[in-house]
Amino acid sequence: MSRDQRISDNWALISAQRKAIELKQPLAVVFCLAPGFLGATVRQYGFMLRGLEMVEDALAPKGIAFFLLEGEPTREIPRFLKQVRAGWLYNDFDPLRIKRTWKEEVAGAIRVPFMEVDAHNIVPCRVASPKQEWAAYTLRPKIKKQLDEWLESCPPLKKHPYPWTVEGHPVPWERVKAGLKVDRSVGEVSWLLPGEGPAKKALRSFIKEKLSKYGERKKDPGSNVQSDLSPYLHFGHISPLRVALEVKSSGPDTETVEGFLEELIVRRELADNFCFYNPEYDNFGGLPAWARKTLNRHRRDARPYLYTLEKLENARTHDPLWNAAQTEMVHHGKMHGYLRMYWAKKILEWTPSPEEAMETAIYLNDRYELDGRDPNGYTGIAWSIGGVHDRAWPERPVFGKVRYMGDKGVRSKFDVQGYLRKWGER
Ligand code: FAD
Ligand code: FO1
Repeated sequence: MSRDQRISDNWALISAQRKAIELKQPLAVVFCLAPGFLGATVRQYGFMLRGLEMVEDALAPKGIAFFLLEGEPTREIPRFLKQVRAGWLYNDFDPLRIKRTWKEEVAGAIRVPFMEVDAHNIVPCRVASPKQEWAAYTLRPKIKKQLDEWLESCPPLKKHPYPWTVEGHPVPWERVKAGLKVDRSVGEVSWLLPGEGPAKKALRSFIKEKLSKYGERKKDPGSNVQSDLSPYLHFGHISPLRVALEVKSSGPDTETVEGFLEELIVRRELADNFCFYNPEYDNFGGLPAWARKTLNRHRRDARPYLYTLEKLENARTHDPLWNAAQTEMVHHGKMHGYLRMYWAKKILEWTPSPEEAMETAIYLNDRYELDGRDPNGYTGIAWSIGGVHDRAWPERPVFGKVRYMGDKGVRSKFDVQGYLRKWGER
C-alpha cells in the first residue's frame, strides 16, 4: 500500500485478497515509510501516519496484518517478502517517477509475481489512453466512452478466511512519528482530520452543503464551496470512485454534477496521464514545444519585479493578493484552486527564468500544501507556467504565448477585499 491508503473501495487491496483466498493464504498490508519523500514535512507526514494508524485498526478485525516498514522501499520490501516467505506482491498505481523507480528496483530484486492495480483512477490510467494527451478535450471523449464500464462499486473487503497467525507487532506510532527525520518547521494543520472516516464525512457534508453551489461559485475563494477533498484524495483516504458514485447519486442537477465530475475525473486523470507518459513532468523539458519556443524567445524580457525564493516564501512581494494566497498556503496548508493559477503565473513573471519559476513553484507547493507532491500539482504548475494542456494566446512580454493572468481579471471574479482581510498582511 502506498498511494491508496484506505481499506474501502480499494481495488488493489481487493485484488490481493482475491488472490490470497484463491491460494488459501493469509494476507498482509505493508506500507514502507521512506526516510524522505519529495520535500514533505511533518505537516504531510503527520497527516499520513494518522491515516495509516486507522488503516491498521480497520484491518485487525478482518484478520489482515499491517506492517509498517521504515527505510528505503527498494531494500525493505524485498527483505520483508523474503522474511515472511510471501507468494505474491500487489501494489497500487502511481505515475510519479520516484514510485516507478522504487517499483522497478523491487521487481528486479524479488522472485514472486508482482502485480500493479490502479486503485486511484476510475478509468485506469493505462486503459484511459496509451499516450500523452494533448489536452482535456482529447482525453475527455476517451474517458467518457469507457466510464460506465468502470464507474461501478468496488466490493467490500471480506473478513479474511486465512488469518495471519504470526505474532503481531502493533506499530509504535508515537515512536515512529517522533523518530521522523523531516522538517518540523512547517506545522501540522488541525482544520482537517485525516483518515477514511473523516474523508467520508467531508464528502457527505460537501454534497449536502456545497455541491449545489459548486458550479457558479467555484472560482470564488471567498465562497468556500470547494470540496476540500484533495488531501484525502492525495493520500488515498478516499477513492475518487466513491466520490463520483456518491455525487452522481445525490446530485442536484446534471450540469452541477457534470461540472464537478469534470474536475474529479477528467482533470485529475489528465494529470496522471501527463505524469505517466511524460518523464519530464516537473521541468522545462516536459513543456510542449510551442511553449518552450515562446518562453525561450522571451527569456531576456525585462521582468517588472524579481524576487528571491526567500521573499516569495515569506510572502513579501508588492502584490497583496499574491501575498495573501501564499500566506493561505503556508498557514492553512491549502490554497484555493482558482488562486493557485494566479500564484504560479506570477512566479513565472517574477523570477529570472521559466526553469527557476517551475522549480520555485514546485518547491513551495510541495513544502506547504497538504495535497502537494501529487500529479495534480506538477500538472497544475506545468499548465500555469508552461502552457501544458492549454493553447497559445496573444503574445506578451515574459509569458510569450503562454496564457497571462493579471490581477485585474482575478479581482473582477471575487471579493478580493474579503480574502485579503482573512489572509492579508500577518
Ligand atoms: P474541488 O474543486 O472540490 O475539486 C475536487 C477534486 O477534483 C480535487 O480534489 C481534485 O482531485 C480534482 N481537481 C479539481 N481541480 C483540478 C485541477 N485543476 N486539476 C486536476 N484535478 C483537479 N491539486 C492537488 O491535488 N495537489 C496539488 O498539489 C495541486 N497543485 C496545484 C498547483 C497549481 C499551480 C494549480 C493551478 C492547480 C493545482 N492543483 C493541485 C489542482 C487544484 O487546484 C486542486 O486539486 C484543488 O484546488 C483541490 O481542492 P478541492 O479538493 O477542494 O477541489
Ligand atoms: N508513499 C510511500 O509509499 N511511502 C512514504 O513514505 C510516503 C511519504 C509521503 C509523504 C508525503 C506525501 O505527500 C506522500 C507520501 N507518500 C509516500 C506517497 C503518497 O501517498 C502519494 O502516493 C504520492 O505523493 C502521489 O501520487
